[in-house]
Amino acid sequence: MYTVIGATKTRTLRVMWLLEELGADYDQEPAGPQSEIALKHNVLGKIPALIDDGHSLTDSVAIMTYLADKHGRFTAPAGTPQRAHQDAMTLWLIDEVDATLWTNARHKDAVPGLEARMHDHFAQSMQILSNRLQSSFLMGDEMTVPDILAAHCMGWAASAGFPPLDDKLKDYLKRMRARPAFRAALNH
Ligand SMILES: N[C@@H](CCC(=O)N[C@@H](CS)C(=O)NCC(=O)O)C(=O)O
Repeated sequence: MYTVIGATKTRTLRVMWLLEELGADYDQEPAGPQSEIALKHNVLGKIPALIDDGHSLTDSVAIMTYLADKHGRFTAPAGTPQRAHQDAMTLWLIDEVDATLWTNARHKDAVPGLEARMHDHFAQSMQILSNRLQSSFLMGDEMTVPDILAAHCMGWAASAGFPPLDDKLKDYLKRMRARPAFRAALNH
């Protein structure tokens, strides 16, 4: 049994979504960032964290990678070229999409003109992502960790008022969000 630390409407949802895809048992402590519980499991006070077998693991992408490796699903095996390609996709999404959303959320009110720049950069990144999406999922016919990351960021962008997706990405996001595991994570 896993315990997820973090409120659903944050990056915590990524971890819950993957746990649902894996059919793993978990409970949730819906703590906010910098709360006493968050600080107990992460010195940075950030969420999410995952408790597994007495270990407090942190960072949504590190946790998803851990879970996918541990269960041997939603990832190419570690130490394969396919995995290097998958990790490169994950890291590109962090560099160009998650970082853009986070920088905007954190600094837009303090830095004039930042929001417009972040919106432009997001739109450029989505154009690149749309071109990179050549199959049902980002890495081919199988869903992997970067799909959860990408779909989560797209939902975050929509709720933060970022520019709309093109039709191809809209369809991808619709398919991702129609997955029973996504619905179950939202309603957990
Ligand atoms: N790279 C980390 C970022 C975690 C993060 O910044 N989470 C936000 C909530 S979605 C948070 O805890 N913010 C509070 C803070 O930075 O103090 C991850 O993916 O888990």
